Amino acid sequence: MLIALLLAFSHPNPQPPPDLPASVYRERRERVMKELGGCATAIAAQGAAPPGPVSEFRQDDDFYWLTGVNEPDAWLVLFPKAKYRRQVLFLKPRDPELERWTGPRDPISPALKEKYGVDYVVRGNGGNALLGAPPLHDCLAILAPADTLKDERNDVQAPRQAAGALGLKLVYKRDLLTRLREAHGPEEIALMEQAIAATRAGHEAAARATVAGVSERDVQTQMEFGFFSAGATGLSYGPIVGSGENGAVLHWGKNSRILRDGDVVVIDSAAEYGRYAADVTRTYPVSGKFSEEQAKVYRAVYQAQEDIFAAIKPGVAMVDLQEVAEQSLKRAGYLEKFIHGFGHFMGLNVHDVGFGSQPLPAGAIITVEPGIYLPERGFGVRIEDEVLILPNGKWRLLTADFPRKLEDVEAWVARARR
Ligand SMILES: [Mn+2]
Repeated sequence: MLIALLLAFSHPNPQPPPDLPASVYRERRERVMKELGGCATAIAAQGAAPPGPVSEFRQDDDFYWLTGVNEPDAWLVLFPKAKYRRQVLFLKPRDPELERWTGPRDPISPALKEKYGVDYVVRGNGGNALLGAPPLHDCLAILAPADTLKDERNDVQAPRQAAGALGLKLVYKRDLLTRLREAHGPEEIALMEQAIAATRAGHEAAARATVAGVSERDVQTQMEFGFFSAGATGLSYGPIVGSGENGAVLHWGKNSRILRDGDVVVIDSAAEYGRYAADVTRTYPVSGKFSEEQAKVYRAVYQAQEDIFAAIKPGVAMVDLQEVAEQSLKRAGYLEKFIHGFGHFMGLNVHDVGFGSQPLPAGAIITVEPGIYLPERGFGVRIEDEVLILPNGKWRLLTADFPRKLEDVEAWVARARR
């Protein structure tokens, strides 16, 4: 009883995790440099604050993964052949008046160099620093991923202009960061496990809250309280609470309907922890029991998950697993009701980078989220779990603490509401 109370109402005083050690970022940059064939490179921060007067800057994932720097207008310049200043960080000048609004920034100091684990920190535009690449370096590499054909990024322009001005060879390494980021290190997996643990607390709160007469918004706020009391440092994405026919809308976000007896509720929502995302979906019956039709659909979705898990073997790629998902739901007679990808990569972003048609590397984390959507029947079912790919075709279900089998979901809902 006491334990139950503690679980339900604990005050863990959650704190954000400490920053990853600077050595982690330093080692990542060394791995990048090993692949540059002796070329110098520069990459610029692309992060932004969302629109609105009070919004916090969020670094883009590549730059954050490389540096841990959460500031706009920063540059990382890498000189693999330099003797001393191989990893150089450029930060924009301080602005004391702006800092009254957005918070203080660090002064340039030996401590700042230590904090980021670089060889040199300086104010200014790192793009210009590429002009100092020769004579040690006779080529420049472009790291910025090719996300758009418009090619407006400043860190694509800078190496192009510098290479043109100096007559240096230009080398394209635009897949490199994706390849390195796809395979997560143990320090990242640990943070993602924390994000999943906080997510579980929220989903349990949601299981308690999905009762007839409350609004989808009530479920959402109870769930978010669960996330944050369990240590979440943010939400991975806008919470989806889709009851009844809204459960057949993939990214339902209005969360305004009142739950009714007999509904199932698709809850796709997860916590973020230390910048790392989780992504979990559960479908709960409001009455506590799935109807016969709902149960049939639920079991088909569950079976599709099982078929996908069973297909994870050495060399398997996301495209292979998509095929498995579609075959499974075809056998169940619901193929045309499954209208999205079976899963995606996870990491610093809820839709993280990775190669869909290449073998999944050890350290990749993917979601497995088949779903069946029946707007004409007034409901949908999605079950979403996270899988860590291990060496030799092995894998681990990171969300194993969540109920997944139909009977376990019903039991969990009953227990949560007791
Ligand atoms: Mn997802």
